[in-house]
Amino acid sequence: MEGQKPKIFSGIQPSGELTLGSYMGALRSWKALQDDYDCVYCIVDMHTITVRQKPAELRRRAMEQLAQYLAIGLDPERCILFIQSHVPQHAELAWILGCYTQFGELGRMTQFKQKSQQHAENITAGLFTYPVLMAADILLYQADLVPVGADQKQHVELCRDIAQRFNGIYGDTFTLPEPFIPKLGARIMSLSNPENKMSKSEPEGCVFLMDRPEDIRRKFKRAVTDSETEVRFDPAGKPGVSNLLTIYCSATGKEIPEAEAEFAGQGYGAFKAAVGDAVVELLAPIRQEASRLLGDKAYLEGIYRRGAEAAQCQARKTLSKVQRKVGFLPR
Ligand code: ATP
Ligand code: LTN
Repeated sequence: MEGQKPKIFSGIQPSGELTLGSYMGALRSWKALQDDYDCVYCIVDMHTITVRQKPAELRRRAMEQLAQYLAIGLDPERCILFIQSHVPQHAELAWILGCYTQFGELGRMTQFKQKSQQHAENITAGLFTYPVLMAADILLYQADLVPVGADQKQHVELCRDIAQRFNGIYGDTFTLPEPFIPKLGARIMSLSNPENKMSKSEPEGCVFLMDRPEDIRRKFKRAVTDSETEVRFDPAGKPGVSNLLTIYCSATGKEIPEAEAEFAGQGYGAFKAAVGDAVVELLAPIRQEASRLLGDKAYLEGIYRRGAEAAQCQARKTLSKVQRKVGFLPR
């Protein structure tokens, strides 16, 4: 069976608490795809240190993130779950790929431009070459598909360009990956500022997977909308309401027109309460299961150790092929 299904790779940084945005944009697809693909899912801690971290917090968040991966329904019997820094081939391949990536290409990355503004006092080489490490993540596992939110599309496209360039020089080496972006929920906006993406590094306006039900309800009650009363999907004119409709439909499986009709003539109060309830229903079981799993550290350690071994097995194969192709002498 293994090796016959198409392959998936994706990762999330343990840079903060997982949000409803990362769930609807990425994690939900990860879960849905695990039946039909060979999936490798990673906690990308090496990416996280591109911005200064507190070591104890980084460790704690990596563990919590693994518990949340399991709690949303990723099955360690069906997919590989591991921590990036446990598989040294990521860093090794990243070095090589960096020598096939243009300075100009990296300078055009939207995320780099944003993050270097946010962290103007500490714009490191790691922040700049971040997409090269991401390309190494994906290409090591010969992934066909990369399930991510819309903001990561540009990075997956750069990865594809690097792979194509390498294949052009050395012959077929890497599978060319494609982003997998959900139709609904690819870009969940902040509840307090619906012009901006909900992002864990800006906790204001975020709903977190581990939020208590009462906090979730309160956050939706306070969500920024507009001065009208009509529940209508119009992202340009009514970004707050449209975001809430997207969240509601993504949580309940309903279609946008159906939801618009459901709340016709009801005003925003009832609508916001219903969105809060739908999200509580979605997240409460995840929070419960993640809390339970965090009580069993030995179990979680077992999962990530086993994951690293399985991942390394695949990563070694790709890396040695690449080393041979570029002309490194075998040991
Ligand atoms: P940071 O603030 O540290 O940049 P983030 O909250 O933006 O983090 P990431 O860790 O960058 O989240 O993203 C994890 C995954 O979830 C990625 O695939 C990303 O595209 C997706 N994602 C993140 N935020 C959203 C969002 N608001 N809507 C849809 N998808 C999202
Ligand atoms: N840059 C991604 C995280 C990430 C990733 C990956 C996603 C690192 N390596 C490989 C998909 C595949 C982000 O969410 N900010």
